[in-house]
Amino acid sequence: MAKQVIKVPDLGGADQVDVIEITVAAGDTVAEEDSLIVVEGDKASMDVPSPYAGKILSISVSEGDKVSEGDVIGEIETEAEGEEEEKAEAEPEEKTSEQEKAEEKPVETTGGETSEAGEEKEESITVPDLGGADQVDVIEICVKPGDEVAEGDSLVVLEGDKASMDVPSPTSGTVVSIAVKEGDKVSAGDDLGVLKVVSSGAAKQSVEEKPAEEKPKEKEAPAKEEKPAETAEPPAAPQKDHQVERDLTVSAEVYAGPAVRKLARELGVTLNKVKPTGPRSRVTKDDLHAYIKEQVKKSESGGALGVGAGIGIAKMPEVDFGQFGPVTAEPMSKIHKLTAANMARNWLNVPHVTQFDDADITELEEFRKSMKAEAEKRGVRLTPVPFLLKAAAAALRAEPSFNVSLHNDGEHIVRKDYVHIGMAVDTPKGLMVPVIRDVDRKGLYELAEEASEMALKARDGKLKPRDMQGACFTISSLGAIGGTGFTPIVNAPEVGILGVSKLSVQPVWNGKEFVPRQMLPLALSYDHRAVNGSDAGRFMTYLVNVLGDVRRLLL
Ligand code: CAO
Repeated sequence: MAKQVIKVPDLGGADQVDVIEITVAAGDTVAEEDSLIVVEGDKASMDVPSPYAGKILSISVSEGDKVSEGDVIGEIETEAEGEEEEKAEAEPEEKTSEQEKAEEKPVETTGGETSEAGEEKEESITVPDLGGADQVDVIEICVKPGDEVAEGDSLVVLEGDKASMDVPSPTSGTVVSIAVKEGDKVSAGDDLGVLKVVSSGAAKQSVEEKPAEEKPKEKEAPAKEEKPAETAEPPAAPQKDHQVERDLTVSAEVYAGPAVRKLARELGVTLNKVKPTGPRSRVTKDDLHAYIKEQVKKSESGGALGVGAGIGIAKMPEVDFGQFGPVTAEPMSKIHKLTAANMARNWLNVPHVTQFDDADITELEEFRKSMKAEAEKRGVRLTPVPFLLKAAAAALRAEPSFNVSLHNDGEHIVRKDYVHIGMAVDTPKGLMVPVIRDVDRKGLYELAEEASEMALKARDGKLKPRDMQGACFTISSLGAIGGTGFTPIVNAPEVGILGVSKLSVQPVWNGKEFVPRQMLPLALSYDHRAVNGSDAGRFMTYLVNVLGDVRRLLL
């Protein structure tokens, strides 16, 4: 047993690369070459394989860290007694200036006519050393003839069995031609195209100094044990073998080039959700853009009913109802579609709480019935609705926490100094909610008259858009229809809605005996982002008290 320190290997000159994935944890048993972490530089992502088989003792980097060659990744307990220590601890070999130059420029340029500083010349670009990999796919062409490129800009993306790598431009210049196309297979030394560069003395030297023997040649990646700790002889090829090999061993279930992966991360897209259309099911930038477009479209339309918009709710499955029996499909009315979209939006966006209580409206009903004849003489029907409107208006004044809207900026609450109340009306075309303005300033007859008028207009389809705007609160009364209770959906941006069900006579204990009382079931739904439970409790209690004794409305 021996404890070994694992360090970041040669990154081919790259420095401060991002740790994008930790693939093992302390306690894991790994085989030699198993991936430990994945790092990503500007041009490629790569696995860092374990140099030993053994048990991971610790991992000292985290996702998001930046690491360079020689940085400690962690510790591993190996079977062998220190025999491999050397390879882990070996100082990175000193690089000759040749090597450094070669590493800085992974793409070889050849055949360029040397010329004096400032002169234009054309240089061939060839596929760099691929660390022994052969016949890799050209999966993306990043430039076209005429494009200006800077040194390091991606020219093409290649992909081997397990990873992809960008081929960066060795120098700045203008692309004259590209000799490959997507889907081609290339090997080290193959022609990639021609670049027109403005030569300088330095550039000339750099090209000239690269002897022909240094051209990438196929060679087996040396086994780690064979890697000399120091070497006086510059290796035949830039010490890219390991780096490129590792580039080509990125463990990724989804095939995508580093540029695509980077873009996906920037956009917050999980790559395996994107439908790949590239060769070998590779995700391309176009696929990513198509995916984003589709998501934006979905979230903007949310489908006909606005369901699932942007919150990851799976779409309802399509069902062929005809297979179960005869059916007909009829178009939804405009109002129905609008209501459906609004209901779904409000249901999904507003955290609802519904509070229940029963108001004892025995006295109110006695009073209402006693006033019915007089009301009829005035041409109005005095139903419980005007009383509910008046009581809700008083409650909104008494508990102004309900007379608010949440500002879209998420930073403000809008407090309203007016009391307009919406009244849900059931019409043949669907649900409509006309708004009665300044309810707190109107008398019961006036409210009764206006409520009837609005309900009539709604049923006749004569409401104007303004008649349905500006409510602070809504009352939805199903009292004439039935039911003992329901939970209404808040009509945002309002923050509260009162659902009224059918009154019924109930035995109520008065301290001495049970007495029959006319009890009105109330359900108050509210937006819990704007209203606290205690505010809702006070609002409901106020409402119940006022409906229990309408004389309170005079106070
Ligand atoms: N309990 C018992 N009876 C009630 C009652 C209640 N809570 N509320 C009303 N009634 C009675 C009325 O008193 C009236 O009887 P009388 O003529 O004997 O007094 C009768 O029911 C019919 O009332 P109405 O429906 O004509 O008038 P209204 O003022 O009660 O309601 C309106 C008006 C527009 C609210 C109602 O017609 C309506 O459309 N309600 C449906 C609202 C709706 O669809 N809500 C659901 C929205 S979410 O899907």
